[in-house]
Amino acid sequence: MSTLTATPVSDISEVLQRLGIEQVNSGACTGTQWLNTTGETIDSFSPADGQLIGSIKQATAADYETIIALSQQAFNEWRLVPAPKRGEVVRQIGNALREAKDDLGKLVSYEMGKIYQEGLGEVQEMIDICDFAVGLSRQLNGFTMHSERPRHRMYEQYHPLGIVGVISAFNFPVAVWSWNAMLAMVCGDTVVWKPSSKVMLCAIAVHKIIAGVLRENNVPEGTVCLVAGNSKNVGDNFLADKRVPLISATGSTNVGKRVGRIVGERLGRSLLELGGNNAIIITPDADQEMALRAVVFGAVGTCGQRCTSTRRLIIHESIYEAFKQKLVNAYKHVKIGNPLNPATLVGPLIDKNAVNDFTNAIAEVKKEGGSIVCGGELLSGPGYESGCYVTPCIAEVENHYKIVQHETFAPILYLIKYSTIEQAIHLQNDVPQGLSSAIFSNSMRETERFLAADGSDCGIANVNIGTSGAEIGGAFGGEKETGGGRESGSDSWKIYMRRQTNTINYGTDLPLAQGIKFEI
Ligand code: UN1
Repeated sequence: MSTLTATPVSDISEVLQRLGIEQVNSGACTGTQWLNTTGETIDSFSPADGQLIGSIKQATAADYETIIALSQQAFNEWRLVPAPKRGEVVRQIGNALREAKDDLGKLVSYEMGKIYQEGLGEVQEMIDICDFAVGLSRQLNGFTMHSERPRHRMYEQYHPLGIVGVISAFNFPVAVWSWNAMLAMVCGDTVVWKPSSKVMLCAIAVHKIIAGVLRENNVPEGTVCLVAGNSKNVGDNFLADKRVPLISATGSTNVGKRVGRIVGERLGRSLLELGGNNAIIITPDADQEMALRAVVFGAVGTCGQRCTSTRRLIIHESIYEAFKQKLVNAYKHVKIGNPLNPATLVGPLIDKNAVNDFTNAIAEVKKEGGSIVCGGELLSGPGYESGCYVTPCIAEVENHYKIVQHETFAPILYLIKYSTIEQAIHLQNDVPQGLSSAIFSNSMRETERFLAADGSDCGIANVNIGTSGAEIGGAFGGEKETGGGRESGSDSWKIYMRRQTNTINYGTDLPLAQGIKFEI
C-alpha cells in the first residue's frame, strides 16, 4: 500500500472566503436572508488534516417554525409561476454552480474527505441535474385518455405539491440535495434542507452561491431554505410536520426506517434512499482489466463511503485466485493521503467513529471465520494526524456472515466464490439491501440472465460497468431495505407533484360510467 505525505492546504482560506464561509456561520437561510440563529454552536473539522474549518450556530425549534411558515407562504406564490419560468431560475442556478465549481468542489473535498476529483464530480452532478430540470420544466406532462362516455374528455395533470423536506447524508454533501431541490423547484414546490451535521459548511456555501440568482429573479423568500440543526430541534419536527407533504431522506437503513415510520403515521410521502450492499459478479469470460478498474473505483473510491460502493465481489471459481492477485496488486498502488493532493486516490474516512466501524467490522469478519487478504490498518504519522486514514481492506468471506449482510460504510471489499451463474445471482440477491449491482461478462446469455425478472433484484443493474458512479439521467434508488425511492432522472419528478385526474363532460347528457342507470 503506498502512502503519501499530505501537502499543506495553502489556499483553503481563500476558497472559504470566496464562498462566503465565515468563522461562525448562521445555520438557517430563507433564500437570500440568514436568520440570527441561537442554537448550539457546532464546529466543523476537516477529516483531511483535523483542522477547524468553521463553526455553525445551529437552528433552533423557533428558527424551524420561522422557516416553515415562510416556506408555506412562498409556496402559494411559487406554484403560480409558470414552470418554464421556474426552469429559467434553475438554469441560472446551474450557471452560478459552474462558476463556483472549483471552490465548491474543494470545500466538499476538504470538509467531507473525498478526493478533489470526486468533489468536482459532485458539483458536476449538481450542474447536470440543473440542466435536466430546465428541460423538464417544459415536460411535466400528464397523459390524455379516451373516455368511455360520449363527449367526455379525460386527462391527468400534475400540480405542485408543497414543501419538500430534504434530509441529506454526509457522503454527498451537495449533489443529493440538488437532485431533490432542482426537481422540486421546477415542479413548483418549495424546499427546506436539513443537511448532515458533519458537512454543514458545504450546505451553507451552496446557499451563498445561489442567493444572487434568487435575489435577481425575485424568487419569493422561503422558496429555497436551509435549516441546519440537530435532530431534536429540526429533524424530528420535520418528520411529524403535516405542513411538509414529502420528506426525501438519504442515510442508513436504521435512519430510514424511523423516517418512514414517522412520516407514514401521518400518511405523508417519503422518498428513501438508504443503505446498499452492492456486488459485482465476475464471470469466466469477463474483460478482467476492465473489471479490475471498475472494482477498485467502486470499492475504494470515496473511501468506500458511497451507498453505491462495491462491497462484495462474486467471482467465478476458475478465475478467483488470479483475479484476487490482480486486485491485491492494484490495491498496492492506490495512493492514500490528503484528498486535495492530485495524486491521492483514497482520502480519509469522515471521522473517528467511522474508523471504529471499519476496525470493528474487520474484527467481526475474523470472528465469523473470514480471512483478511490485505489492508485494514489505521495510518498514523505525518499527513495522517487527523486519525481518519485507513488502508482499504480485502477479505475472503461467506455471503451469509452477519457482517457481510450488513452495510459497513468503509472500504472493505468481500470476496466470494461461485460456480454457476444461478448461484452467483442468488448470492448477489441474498442480502437485505437492493441498491446497485453489476456483472462483468461478455456472454450474452449470462448478462441477459442477470437482467431478467429472476436476475438482479436491485434498483440499479449494470453490465460491464461498476456499481457506483451512476449518471443523473436515470432514476436512482433501490429496493428492499434500500427504501424503494427513486431520485434524479427519468420520471422521478412525479413524486414531487400532486397528480390529478380530470374528466370533462362537454355534452348535454349525464351518462354514468360502467353504464349504470340511475334515473330520477
Ligand atoms: C450515494 O452514494 O448516496 O452512483 C449516491 C453514484 C453517485 C451517487 C451516489 N452518482 O455513486
